[in-house]
Amino acid sequence: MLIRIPKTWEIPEREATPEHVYWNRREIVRAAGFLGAAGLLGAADTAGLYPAKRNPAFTLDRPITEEWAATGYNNYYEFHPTDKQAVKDLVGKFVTHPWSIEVKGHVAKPQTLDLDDVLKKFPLEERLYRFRCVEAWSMAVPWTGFPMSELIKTLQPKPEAKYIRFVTVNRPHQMPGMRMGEALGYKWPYYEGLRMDEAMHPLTMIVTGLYGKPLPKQNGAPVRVIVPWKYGYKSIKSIVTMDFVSKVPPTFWNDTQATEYGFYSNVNPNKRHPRWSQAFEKVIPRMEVRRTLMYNGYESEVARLYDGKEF
Ligand SMILES: Nc1nc2c(c(=O)[nH]1)N[C@H]1C(S)=C(S)[C@@H](COP(=O)(O)O)O[C@H]1N2
Ligand SMILES: [Mo]
Repeated sequence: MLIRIPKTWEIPEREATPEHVYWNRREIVRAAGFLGAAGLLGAADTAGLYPAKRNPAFTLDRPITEEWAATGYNNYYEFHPTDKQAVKDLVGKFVTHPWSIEVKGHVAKPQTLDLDDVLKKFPLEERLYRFRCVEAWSMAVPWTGFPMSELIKTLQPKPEAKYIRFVTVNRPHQMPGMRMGEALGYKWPYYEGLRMDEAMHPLTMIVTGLYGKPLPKQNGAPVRVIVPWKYGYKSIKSIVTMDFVSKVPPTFWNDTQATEYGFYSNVNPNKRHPRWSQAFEKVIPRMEVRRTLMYNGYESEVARLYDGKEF
């Protein structure tokens, strides 16, 4: 850090209170109106959903990362843009139920999906995936969710839909890193995108759980994307928008630093980041060094999507 930035999450009460009261009241009114007891308490009714059955087709070449490590070392810049170990302690005010996803753009029926309904409709499964951050740390974890393709099929994209643009929820008063992020030049809310064939690929998941439980807030509760052959920043957290678009959508890291972060961002050990090698990775929490695999080890499944130039 070059400059000392005040702890902007410690905003004065007089500034914070009205918005907090507003949020709480709104969530409670919504919950009381449309949901049962679980909604009123702000908790999703996830009875029977977790743990989901593990899909044995997805095996690993390395041990599963300890839960405390994967849930205690996070990139979620809206909560803290610099300290990965602080994120888990800053998520307390984040309200993740009820939750809806707006589906818009080139689809047969633009609509607002309620996550509880989505969870009733698509059977959940657990998969072990490698996960590789562009900053050269990695982990291997059991995600719970379902293939994104299953959801997309029910939304009936039109032929003009060539990409999907995803957006994270925008709640500065529940996400105490957003103000510091703004000072660092970040343009919230976080946004990402996939080409339609990438979104439809059987490895691409809508994820709502981790380690056999609902997704912790620091890992992107209540619903995130997981694309295991791409650098971690493509796996956008806490999504509220799926926009079916015809042109390649702008993405948060590409807009922030285009010389370092492209649209495709496929894991490639042979292509250096301008500031470091991508040939190796450090596995959390002990940071043992491993060789990074082409497409993060998913080459035989995904190489066919590309002509070798998209990284
Ligand atoms: N909304 C949002 N999504 C995000 C990020 C973020 O800061 N905000 N960080 C990304 C990055 S850089 C990584 S490596 C992964 C980290 O996921 P994890 O904390 O579950 O390991 O989330 C990705 N999704
Ligand atoms: Mo990352």
